[in-house]
Amino acid sequence: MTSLNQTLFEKSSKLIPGGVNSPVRAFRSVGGTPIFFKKGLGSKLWDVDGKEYIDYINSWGPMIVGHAHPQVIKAVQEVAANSLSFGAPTGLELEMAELINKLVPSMEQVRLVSSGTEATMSAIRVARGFTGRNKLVKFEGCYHGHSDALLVKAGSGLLTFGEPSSAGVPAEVAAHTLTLEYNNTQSLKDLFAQIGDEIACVIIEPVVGNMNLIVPTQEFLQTLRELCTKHGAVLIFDEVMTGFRVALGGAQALYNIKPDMTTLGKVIGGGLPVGAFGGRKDIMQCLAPLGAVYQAGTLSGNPVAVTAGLETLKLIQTPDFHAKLAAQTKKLVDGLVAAAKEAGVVFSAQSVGGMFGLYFSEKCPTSFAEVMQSNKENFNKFFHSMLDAGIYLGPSAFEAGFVSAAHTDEDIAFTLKAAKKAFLSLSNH
Ligand code: KE4
Repeated sequence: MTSLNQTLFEKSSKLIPGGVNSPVRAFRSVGGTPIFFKKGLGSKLWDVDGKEYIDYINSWGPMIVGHAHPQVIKAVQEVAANSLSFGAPTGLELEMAELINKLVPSMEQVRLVSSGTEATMSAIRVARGFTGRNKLVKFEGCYHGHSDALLVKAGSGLLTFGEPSSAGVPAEVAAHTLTLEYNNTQSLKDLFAQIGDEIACVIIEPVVGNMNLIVPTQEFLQTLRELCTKHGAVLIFDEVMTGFRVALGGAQALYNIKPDMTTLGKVIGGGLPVGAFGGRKDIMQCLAPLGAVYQAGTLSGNPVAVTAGLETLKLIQTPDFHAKLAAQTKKLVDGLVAAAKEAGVVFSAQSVGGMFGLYFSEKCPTSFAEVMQSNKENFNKFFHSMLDAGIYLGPSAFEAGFVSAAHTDEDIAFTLKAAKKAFLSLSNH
């Protein structure tokens, strides 16, 4: 009998390209049919056919307090009853700005938007307006949303023009974007030595979650900070994923580095569409309506979305929230490493706060090139064994995973039991 999931996917595919809206890469990398869900509660999800899963995607990060948290749902329902949108300011936005400023003090001023893509795109525009320069530097394997200037792959040499990584992006737009290798301090120094004074901004995931989990070296981030300061380039930390997740104050608190600007998303909306960008007051003052850099949004600062974020941010400020989240995530990672070892499978894993990376390679990679060498076939087999057992991991070897405060010891134990079987089936082939 055809499952409801299969029927929905086939019908969706006729109307929606690839049958999906989020995530667009769907199950292309691992094969099979994307799962259609109908319910989530705490650490669990249920698909349209009633199958239960432990969720390690967390809607790509936002659901840090678990699905359908009663405090978040109640607040959203109450605010929604007073109208869904005004297109005009509310006190909730002030509350959010105050909270962001308290938790991430480098964000002296902040503007709310509706997605991570908008946040990074707008931050770059402000940085360019502020410096009067065009060149943008990013790192191979980091993802900052889908605006044109960021869909760029590295050219062959340090100073060659970036090339579009997507059809539809004009070469002229990509040409302003330079791509360097993550964690490669020397290439940073070389680039700044050559064209440092032409660089408007450098955007970076301070802990990367978009090529699997990649951890920065302190020296790399420190050097980046020093070079940007020396050459007057704006340093943008894209904390859309790491914000409020790797630590209450984000990666900038964890590594003690103060960026000029920060972008936020995911957790800040608690599952509804909110993004934010902000930073030094002198830079943010360039923004409309005060300054010459234009940016706007019909639903920016939407009261219902901001409420979901505010309630989530209240919950994550409870004492030891992040220590417990990090410990639970580490328990999962250590258990997986032990299970793989027992089964004789080449595997490594690590975590930062509530984010984790699983790699079918001897040691945890430190760059895009190293990640690409991991055993993708083994990941895909492991992914499907786990999915069959009711464990929902990111459907790609190049995504970080997420644990929420709702993941219990039983959830971790259940996951590790499934993983033992999955690793054993890999080693038996
Ligand atoms: P959104 O526009 O998807 O809200 O945010 C873009 C973005 C910006 N910066 C970072 C560091 C991000 O991780 C993201 C989005 N993350 C992906 C996770 N791989 C969202 C899911 C997807 O579409 O792939």
